[in-house]
Amino acid sequence: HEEPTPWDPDHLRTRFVRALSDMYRTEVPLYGRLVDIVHQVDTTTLQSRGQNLSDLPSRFQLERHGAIRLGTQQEMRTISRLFAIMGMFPVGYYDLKMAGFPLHGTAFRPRTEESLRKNPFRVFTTVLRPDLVSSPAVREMATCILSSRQLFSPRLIELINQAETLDSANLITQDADTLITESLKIFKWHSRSSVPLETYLTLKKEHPMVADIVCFPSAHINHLTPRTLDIDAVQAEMIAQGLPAKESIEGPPARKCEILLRQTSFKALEERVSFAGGADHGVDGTHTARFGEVEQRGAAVTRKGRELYDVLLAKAVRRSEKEDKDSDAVLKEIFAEYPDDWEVLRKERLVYFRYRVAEDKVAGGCKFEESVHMDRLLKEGVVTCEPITYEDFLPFSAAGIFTSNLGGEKDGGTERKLQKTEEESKRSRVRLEELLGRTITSEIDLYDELQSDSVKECETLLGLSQI
Ligand code: OOG
Ligand code: NI
Repeated sequence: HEEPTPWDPDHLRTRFVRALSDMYRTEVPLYGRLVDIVHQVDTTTLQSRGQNLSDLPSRFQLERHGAIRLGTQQEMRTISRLFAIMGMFPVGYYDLKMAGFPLHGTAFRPRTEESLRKNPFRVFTTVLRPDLVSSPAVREMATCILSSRQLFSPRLIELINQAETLDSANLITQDADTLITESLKIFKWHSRSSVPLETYLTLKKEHPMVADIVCFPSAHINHLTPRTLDIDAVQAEMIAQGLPAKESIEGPPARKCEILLRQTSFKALEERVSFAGGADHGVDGTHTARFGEVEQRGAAVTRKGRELYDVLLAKAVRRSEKEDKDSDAVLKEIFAEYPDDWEVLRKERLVYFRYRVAEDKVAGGCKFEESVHMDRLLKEGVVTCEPITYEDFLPFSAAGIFTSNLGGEKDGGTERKLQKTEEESKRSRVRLEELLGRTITSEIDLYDELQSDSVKECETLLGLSQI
């Protein structure tokens, strides 16, 4: 095993998430309790399979994602430069307008199979869209306050410049340490608002997200999310231990063949904040933004698989609204239509798979005619396959998470508004790319590529021209 160099992006990302996790646990003790619950549930789950938590690689216990909300183009550009140094790049476009939020965003995440294997940590990053702030006075107020905010320390900017221009051999360990400590400052919570209470309330009235983004000196991380092996058990345990859990788990229902992403959270805490006041007197108030979440990931679905998911989800939402029935039960019932068998999911091309030549067949010099079908190779055990993990987010689930964490609003009330026209979404996606100064990779393209590369790899190893 080769020692990673201090500026190796995957290594930096791992150091970063460790540091972030430590900081957040100190800041939000309830988050520490959620992590303990996850630990306990996973230990029990593994025991029932005759395994131990210590049998799993240590990265298993690293958080899988976090989220921040930014205010300006300048902030978005700089964060994308910083995340690139940690091996995270914009993948997927999320238009939160359809859920009534004046925001859109992307997930900064590793893109290669190897980086994902080392540490898949990603940051769901949104940015305010002033054009969606309806009151011109509030828009002006927000823009003005944000224009003087400095999220990034001068030292951090210096290090980002260095990392981008110097050969990694000329970058020193000590500077990598500083990069981590200076980065943490961006995500740290400040219980001191940069604006007077009155300004805060005006912005909050426009939209609670606008106040959350504009009124603080940092882009506080609003949640971190470990993974779990049994999200239903975590949800039950949160409720049993009296944590303020969300009413229901977002995403598909529990299935034999897990697809996409299921997630739940405890609701954001109401925290004391001192607002700017006359002279050096602060005025006390509160703000609700930070919470803890947990996720369980399943397989990445194809376009066809995603369409079926969206149709069924919309159907389930409509049905449970109309019949006022338990939404979990309705979801389960409606999703009975979604095949729940890996071979069926593969044959119907609903899920992406990663193909591999079976180990004992690699050097075996199998003799095949020019073109054999993948199905036959699988059946004969020459090739194996496994579903590709979904590494992205679900906009409707994100909207549900957002809504349950605004404070004061009722959970589950997310209006699942119909998607705006595709044209409009395309245009705002292009605008976000312009803002980032880089293109946003399509997540579907990545899965597609991973699958077809794995097929090509099999072809080469088996000396076949076409499977
Ligand atoms: C981000 C919510 C999105 C998820 O898991 O879907 C998200 C936010 O509240 O800023 O993290
Ligand atoms: Ni999240």
